Amino acid sequence: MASSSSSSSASSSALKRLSNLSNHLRPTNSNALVKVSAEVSEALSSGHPVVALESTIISHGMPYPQNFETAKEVEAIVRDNGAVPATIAILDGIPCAGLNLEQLERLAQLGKSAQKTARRDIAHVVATKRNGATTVSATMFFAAMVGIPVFVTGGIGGVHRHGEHTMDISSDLTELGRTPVAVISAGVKSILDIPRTLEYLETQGVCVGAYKTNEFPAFFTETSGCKVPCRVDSPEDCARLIDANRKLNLGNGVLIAVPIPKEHSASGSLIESAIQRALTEAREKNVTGNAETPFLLARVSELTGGASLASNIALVKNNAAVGAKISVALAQLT
Ligand code: PSU
Ligand code: MN
Repeated sequence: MASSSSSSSASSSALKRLSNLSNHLRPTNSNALVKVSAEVSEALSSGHPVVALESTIISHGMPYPQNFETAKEVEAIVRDNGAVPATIAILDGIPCAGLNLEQLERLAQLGKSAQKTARRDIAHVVATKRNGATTVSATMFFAAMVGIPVFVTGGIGGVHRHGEHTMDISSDLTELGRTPVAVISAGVKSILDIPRTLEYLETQGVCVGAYKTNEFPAFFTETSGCKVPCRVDSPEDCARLIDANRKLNLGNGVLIAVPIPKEHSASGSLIESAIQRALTEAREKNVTGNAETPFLLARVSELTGGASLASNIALVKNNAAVGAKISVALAQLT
């Protein structure tokens, strides 16, 4: 008896400790963690379509002032197509969903002095109250947290060339495997290893839909030579796919790959030779880790005399229109 009562009190204090621990582990109210703008918050609570946008593309993907102009234009395109834009970034340590013009410009001017923030960097940027520009992985994380199912960007990260040796595989791919947000992008740049990127997405269980094509696009160009099994031909097709993924509770993201419009696609050989040169320079200068993607993007832009930047801007705008239409179709389904 005595031993049973002492064991019961021991187990009750163990239970108490466990319950304290689980309270500690329980996620805090996401509204308290993310500052959602009034407009985005109203749209979300009334079921109005919202489109998330990332911020590394602003800070690290393009130079000022083209980055600010593009960010504003992309938001306007989302609105023109019936959805509310929610650019996501961390400002002074506070994750924000929905930036005003002043905040957008601040981020655009900060450029590379904002911290490029992937999932692994979020806690650090918040704890030290820094300014963080969110990559695809971190933007997906916050979009899911506040309940935005559709997210538009230019290109996602992937398996780097020689990634089988360096293990440099973007956390965008693992995030797509674990976070149920649909990412609308123009595929993957050929600075990366496209076939291995698709293999890795398959391993992660990510549904990849190619928009009005059977082939995965290569960002600057419409084709990559890699076929994908899922073809989607309209915003409604995409919405049904996203809805099925959500209803089945699969838990992973969906990648919708929208080819760059023909009239804006860059000459494949021009881009490819610039990429080869940029890759050689990156190796010579020992640029690795999260500095590699911004370095390659900037060098390819310089080496193509800005042609790649113009294509980049055009495809992001096209993705914004398609993504907004998908989010409208999705809102009508639910
Ligand atoms: N690809 C682009 N433009 C970009 C990026 C990738 O064409 O701006 C950015 C995105 O924010 C993406 C990130 O999530 O780079 C991937 O970086 P990394 O390769 O370090 O994972
Ligand atoms: Mn990397």
